[in-house]
Amino acid sequence: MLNTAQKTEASGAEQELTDGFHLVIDALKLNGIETIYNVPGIPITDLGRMAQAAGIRVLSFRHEQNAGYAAAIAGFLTKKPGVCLTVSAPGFLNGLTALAHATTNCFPMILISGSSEREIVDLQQGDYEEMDQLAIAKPLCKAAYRVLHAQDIGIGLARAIRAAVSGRPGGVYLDLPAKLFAQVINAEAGAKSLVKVIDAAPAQIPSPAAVKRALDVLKAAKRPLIILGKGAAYAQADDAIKTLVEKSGIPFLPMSMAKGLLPDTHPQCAGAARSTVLKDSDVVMLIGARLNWLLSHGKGKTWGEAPKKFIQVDIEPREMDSNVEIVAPLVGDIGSCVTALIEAMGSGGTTAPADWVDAVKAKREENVAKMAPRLMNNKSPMDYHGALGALRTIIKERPDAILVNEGANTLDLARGVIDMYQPRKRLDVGTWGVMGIGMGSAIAAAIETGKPVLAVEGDSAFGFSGMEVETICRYNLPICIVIFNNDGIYRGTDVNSAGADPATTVFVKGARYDKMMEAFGGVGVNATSPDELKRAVNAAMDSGKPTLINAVIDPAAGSESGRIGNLNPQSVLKKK
Ligand code: OXT
Ligand code: ADP
Ligand code: MG
Repeated sequence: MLNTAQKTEASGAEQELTDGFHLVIDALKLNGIETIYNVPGIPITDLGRMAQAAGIRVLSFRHEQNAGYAAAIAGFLTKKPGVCLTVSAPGFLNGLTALAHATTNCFPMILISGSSEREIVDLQQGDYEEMDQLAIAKPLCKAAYRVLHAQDIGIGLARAIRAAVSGRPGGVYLDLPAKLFAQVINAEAGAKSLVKVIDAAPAQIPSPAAVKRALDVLKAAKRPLIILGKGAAYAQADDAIKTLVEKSGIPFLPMSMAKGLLPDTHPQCAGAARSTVLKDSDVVMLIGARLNWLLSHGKGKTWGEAPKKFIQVDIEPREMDSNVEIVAPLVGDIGSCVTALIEAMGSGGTTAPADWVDAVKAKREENVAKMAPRLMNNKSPMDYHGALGALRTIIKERPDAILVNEGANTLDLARGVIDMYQPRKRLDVGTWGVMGIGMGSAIAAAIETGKPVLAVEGDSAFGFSGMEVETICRYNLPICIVIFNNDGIYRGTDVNSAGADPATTVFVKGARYDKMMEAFGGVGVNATSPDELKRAVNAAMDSGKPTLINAVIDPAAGSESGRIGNLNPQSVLKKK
């Protein structure tokens, strides 16, 4: 602990003192928090400086939202809360979207924001950056706390950590008013007030009856399907999940961020037969996946006419029956639940009838064969498939690289084309389909894993966090950004029929995003063909130098909203 020895006037005796700054830092270190993603300013500038001096890695971003997205994905990758530190009101609000995103996606994250004087804020007397931050954060996160006294810092942080990682993980807000940092207390009392959180995310063992119920339903299935969601990736129960899937012989469908838990090229993978398995399966076991919009809420055309039975493995009991009836709820942590299922299966194992397995395989092979020739075209300007064909090979050759992906067409087509081979290597827009996660995710992925990162970005998507290329250069991170530049959102060809302004979805034609990277000392490349793109990405991955490749995509190649155009409301009164 960094203490100052001072003489207290009252007693005349010398005593060691500490303050709020040091207590926050000591509490973070005590709990193994090694990285803070932040934007400095009043009242937390010194906190960042002092944390850095004390050995915490403090990464400064250009905008709090990107620091927040970095913290959120750090939580997903590590199972420890990712910490984002911001200034008061505007900085806090900038970080809040990421906190809400973390909560929505079940990622553990703590947003720590400095705040203004409580007495002035509550009387609304116009303090510097006045805002009742705690009240605003509450509905957007799993838990929110404020610490007013230095001796409560240890407890405050312990509560935040537990809330973030236990049960269903999520975002937690911790409000630290400016006055707290300067509060001085006796160093020994301060040290004693700190709390090391023990067993922050306790195992949650499923009941044997629930395990048996789930297994009975699974065994009776004629056309079973396992859906793996990002909760399964988060759980880090990779071996148990692999064993369950392989022992059962059941086809599995990975949700976007669960790709790679088992390789997409695994013989049981049904990713390339998605429509078929959703429609034709009779029993579906969800493991760490919710029946939300991404799975059409478990009903309707996507799921076909035949009756379905759902088994759901999830840590959150209230997730059960949220959209349709769950005939076999299996509540517990995924590691414990999957292990219990494997044990209960005994040596027998398999529950997947051969005709079903063969039907899925045939559909998969048909779709893969249909796609193959499209991936080999070397057109210039590129279409999505030509460009993605090149990137697919790169990830195949470098399976431990992390792929960050956002956009509309750039997202939806990359998800299908680029096979993943290892768990937690695909990071994307998540449950909200939010644009702007790109650079924060790429930076945190590089920092937390030390692996090379390939960020495949729509030109619009990149714009939400583009200024962080400076951050990437400043920390010299092994990140290669590929911008699919089609001059706009979805397509670059829209025309405004009523005036001189550009259409709402188009950008400057022929923009050169690669120059942005060069401005900060990184490598910029303009690639106009799949061959050029492949060469440039390989060079970037070999060198580890921050690189941005402007991949020129035919502006007419994309479709409105990628693969979710059906969600666009249509006006019957629309005039051309
Ligand atoms: O089985 P069938 O036959 O159906 O075939 C399926 C698979 O079996 C098959 N497949 C394969 N075939 C062969 N081989 C392989 N390996 C293979 N793998 C799969 O392919 C099909 C399709 O499979 P898929 O993709 O798995 O299935 P599907 O049907 O698409 O799945 C449904 C979904 C819903 C699960 C899936 O589509 C999905 O996950 N979607 C997520 C979509 C999403 O989140 N989109 C982002 C939001 S869009 C929009 O909102 C945008 N905005 C607005 C905005 C946002 N979002 N955020 C903020 C903060 N502000 C504004 C903006 C501004 S996008 C956007 C920018 C867009 O412009 P860009 O320039 O960035 O991007 P471009 O579009 O490129 O210009
Ligand atoms: P996807 O978008 O990939 O379908 P979702 O985000 O919808 O995934 O679902 C993730 C689910 O995983 C959430 O319902 C969450 O409660 C659950 N979950 C997260 N971590 C665990 C865990 N360790 N054990 C069990 N369930 C978990
Ligand atoms: Mg675009």
